[in-house]
Amino acid sequence: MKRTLTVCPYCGTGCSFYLVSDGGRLVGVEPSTTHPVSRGGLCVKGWNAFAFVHHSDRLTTPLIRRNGTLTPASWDEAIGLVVDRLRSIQQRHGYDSVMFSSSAKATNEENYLLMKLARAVFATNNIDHCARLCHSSTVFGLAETFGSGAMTNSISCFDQTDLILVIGSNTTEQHPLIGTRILNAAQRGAKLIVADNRRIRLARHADLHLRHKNGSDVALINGMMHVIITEGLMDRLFIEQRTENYAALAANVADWTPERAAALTGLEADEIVAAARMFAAAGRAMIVYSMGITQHSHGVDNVRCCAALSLLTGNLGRPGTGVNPLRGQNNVQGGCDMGALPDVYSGYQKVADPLQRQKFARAWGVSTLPERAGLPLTHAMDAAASGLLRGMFIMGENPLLSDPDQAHARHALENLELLVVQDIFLSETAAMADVVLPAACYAEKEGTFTNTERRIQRVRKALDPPGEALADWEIICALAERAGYGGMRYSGPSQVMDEIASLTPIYGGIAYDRLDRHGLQWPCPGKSHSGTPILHMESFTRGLGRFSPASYRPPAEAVDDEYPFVLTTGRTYFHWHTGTMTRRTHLLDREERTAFVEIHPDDAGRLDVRDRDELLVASRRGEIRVAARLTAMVVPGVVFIPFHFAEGAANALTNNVLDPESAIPEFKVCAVRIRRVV
Ligand SMILES: Nc1nc2c(c(=O)[nH]1)N[C@H]1C(S)=C(S)[C@@H](COP(=O)(O)OP(=O)(O)OC[C@H]3O[C@@H](n4cnc5c(=O)[nH]c(N)nc54)[C@H](O)[C@@H]3O)O[C@H]1N2
Ligand SMILES: Nc1nc2c(c(=O)[nH]1)N[C@H]1C(S)=C(S)[C@@H](COP(=O)(O)OP(=O)(O)OC[C@H]3O[C@@H](n4cnc5c(=O)[nH]c(N)nc54)[C@H](O)[C@@H]3O)O[C@H]1N2
Ligand code: SF4
Ligand SMILES: [Mo]
Repeated sequence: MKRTLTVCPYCGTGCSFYLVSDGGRLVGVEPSTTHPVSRGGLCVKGWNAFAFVHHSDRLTTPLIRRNGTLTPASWDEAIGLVVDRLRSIQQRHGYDSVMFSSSAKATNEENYLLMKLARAVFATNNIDHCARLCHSSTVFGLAETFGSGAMTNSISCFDQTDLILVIGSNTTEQHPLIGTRILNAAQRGAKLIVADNRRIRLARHADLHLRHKNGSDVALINGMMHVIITEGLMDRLFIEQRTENYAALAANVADWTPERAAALTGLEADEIVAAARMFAAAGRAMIVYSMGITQHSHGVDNVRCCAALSLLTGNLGRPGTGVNPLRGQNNVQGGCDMGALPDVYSGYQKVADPLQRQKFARAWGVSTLPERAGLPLTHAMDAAASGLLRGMFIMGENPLLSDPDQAHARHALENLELLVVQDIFLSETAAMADVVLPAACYAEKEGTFTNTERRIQRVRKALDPPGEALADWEIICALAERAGYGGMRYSGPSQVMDEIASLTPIYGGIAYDRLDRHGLQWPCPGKSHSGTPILHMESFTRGLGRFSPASYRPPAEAVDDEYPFVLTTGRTYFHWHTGTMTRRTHLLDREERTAFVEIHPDDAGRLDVRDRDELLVASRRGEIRVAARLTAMVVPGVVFIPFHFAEGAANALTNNVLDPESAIPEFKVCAVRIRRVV
């Protein structure tokens, strides 16, 4: 038996375990008992993270569509075809007619290389990844207020805090090992406020559960800040010494009385007052948020409000405090850090800055780099639908199921002249592709992932990939070579990290031999720097913390007589996104077999619906059939559907309206009607 220490490929918590293998086959996992995050624990997905690796559906050879059918091909032919056709599209339609979609499931090194390929070899800034659908509003909002768009504190801070406000995060299901920390904190006496209208598990342990309307968080937090200011509960010294623009914030919330906030949120004024007082009274308070905050057409405003509440009460730069967006995918933090974004290189260094362009051009050995910011993923789908974008290279994403408004996404992908998908399975998107490239999975390659608390950790190879599959980084380097670019010859991922470190100040001190224990948290600017568990201790990354006032805007689509229910979408404990891995894991799949809709028993009664009845759920964009799940988890008038299931795809219904600043879609609110299928 061989034991290989690695990092969980599912969520951004970044738990660590040993892959146990026997004669080239994985037989199980064994948690790392010394790991600072997982401390010997794992959730059910982590325990089963070896199971999909040997599934017979793994892609083992490149595929090229011939006469309408995907047929096996050699690497040489597939790589040649991809490069020739991307080049040909660019010759006819310009450099920006192709788009690269990177992957938060892939390593830092792979994300860095794909962005280098897009920029240095294909001369376009059209590169983005699923962070667009996830925390793009965080990256924008926290960069504006603090200067850095990442979780400010560390997971260990939950052990030191006096109060946790969990707003729009189903932590025990979606970041289970962080959820456990929160439950432990509550048990030892820390106060817990949950602001989420679903009765999530944390809500049962909360001192206060606020079941406000979906999309009303700006009203809620503005109301809380109004109470804090009028009652004089703010941290005056902190505001004076560490912040700017306080007067504008105070003016903005002056008329946000609890009564006004109550009217818009559907809460009692007393609940808002109680939440405000409790939050302000805590010596150390943490805000934890996730998709309930970010995935709105006003996602950035939600983030501004969270940041302002923490600034107002002086809850930044100390242990047990902070604004803590929980990053979703195992390496979505890293995907952003590596510059798989349309406007920045690695380390958030701006493409618009001529000095940065010069620095990267020199290091990469090219004369110029494209200047104009690229397309965000969500705009790229619109551009594909309208014919402006002609070619798309997708590494490790499944937009046919994960993008909003499936009919729109399908049309966009069909409209492309060239679709290339590099995946470990033939996902729904890969099945539409012209070329499919088989990738090695996390267990079959070396690299690093960066977790939600900015911890860069090593992923290690436990076995060889199946068939002819290659690691993503090897495929990217082969594409670069074929395109005639000589600047991507590496002995391995460790050498790629050395290049990243040399160009990226926040990763400046990162090298594989320094990550052996349990990684390092960025910023880590030098080889003798021991990493940064807490950001903004002495000053903010941007100097002073900036209050950014936000005014309330309702969700884009309101309920009416025709579409009387609010649909909110999200996840379950057992499944991962589009299900490519978890639906191929027996122990997970048997727990949650197919699509369902959570509906309140009162609503069900009115519609004459019983548990497990088949329902037709329709929005202005599409309809699906799913099983009814009667539960008081949801409030009357709101239904919840997870987006894991192709046969009842939540995204057939969702609204492709975007936040104007971050281009994140409004996955969390749209209007639907429901009837029983007879
Ligand atoms: N098991 C599992 N774990 C996962 C994932 C998975 O697919 N499966 N995905 C990972 C990824 S990429 C991500 S981004 C995270 C997401 O993690 P979460 O954000 O925790 O998960 P969601 O289910 O999308 O939504 C969380 C909560 O937001 C609430 N909500 C909806 N609308 C609103 C609103 O307007 N205001 C407020 N305050 N709350 C609202 C919902 O009721 C829901 O309970 O999970 C990660 N972890
Ligand atoms: N309705 C609704 N839609 C949503 C959301 C929501 O809350 N509601 N949430 C959004 C959010 S937050 C996110 S993050 C997105 C996620 O959207 P996606 O990223 O599109 O979803 P995944 O299923 O995680 O897709 C990852 C793909 O990578 C493949 N893969 C795994 N490992 C590797 C590897 O090592 N290499 C390669 N090349 N491929 C690999 C998997 O097989 C899979 O096909 O969904 C978004 N969509
Ligand atoms: S909490 Fe997240 S990282 Fe930890 S085992 Fe579960 S899925 Fe993996
Ligand atoms: Mo996400």
